[in-house]
Amino acid sequence: MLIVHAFATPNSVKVPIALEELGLDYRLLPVNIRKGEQKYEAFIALNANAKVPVLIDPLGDNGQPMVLTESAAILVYLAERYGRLLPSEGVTRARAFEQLFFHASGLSPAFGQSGYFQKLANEPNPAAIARFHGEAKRTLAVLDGVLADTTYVAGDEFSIADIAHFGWLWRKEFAGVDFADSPNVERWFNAVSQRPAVLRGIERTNALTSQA
Ligand SMILES: N[C@@H](CCC(=O)N[C@@H](CS)C(=O)NCC(=O)O)C(=O)O
Repeated sequence: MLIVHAFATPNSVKVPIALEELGLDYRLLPVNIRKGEQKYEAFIALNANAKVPVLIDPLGDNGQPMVLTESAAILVYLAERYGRLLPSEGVTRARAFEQLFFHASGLSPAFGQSGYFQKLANEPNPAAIARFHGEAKRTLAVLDGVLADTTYVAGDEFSIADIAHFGWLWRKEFAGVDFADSPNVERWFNAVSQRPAVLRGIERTNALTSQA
């Protein structure tokens, strides 16, 4: 059975949502990042970058265990291994990767740093807040422009690119942004939120806080 090391966080939730969408069985194991468990030696052995999520596919590497980090890489791996949630070729596949990379290099770090400097940093840093909160709002506006023309972020079909963006939009309050100026993102977010697999993935992810 697939194993996921995770916590109730925006990058973690993407993996259970994808696994639920794919209808797969998996064990979800808590790594309490509030207590610093991501820095434990046993966890660093799985992910030298000391961050959740981590996926273990017991037979993934030619019948041997495979350990995979980085939420976007995990989403691509799962989509390709199980043949769903990612168009197999052409323009629609390129659009899904375009959004996945925009998420991983743009929206996700902007949201993460915006939240960190506003909510977690030990001392105030107005320049960092201005920069990253500004980037969080700007990337959200870019996504709103994309969704003005499409049902899902990469076109007509729900894909791993939607799951990636959804993870951080699910925690938009942490980043200090809202949907007031993003009606298209709001419409998309509300639709994705109601998918049964998404609800199950969120429920299992939230339950990690009580298990840790
Ligand atoms: N690029 C990584 C980012 C992972 C990440 O930042 N995870 C956060 C939780 S959402 C974490 O583990 N934070 C703990 C820390 O930074 O010490 C991914 O997408 O998987």
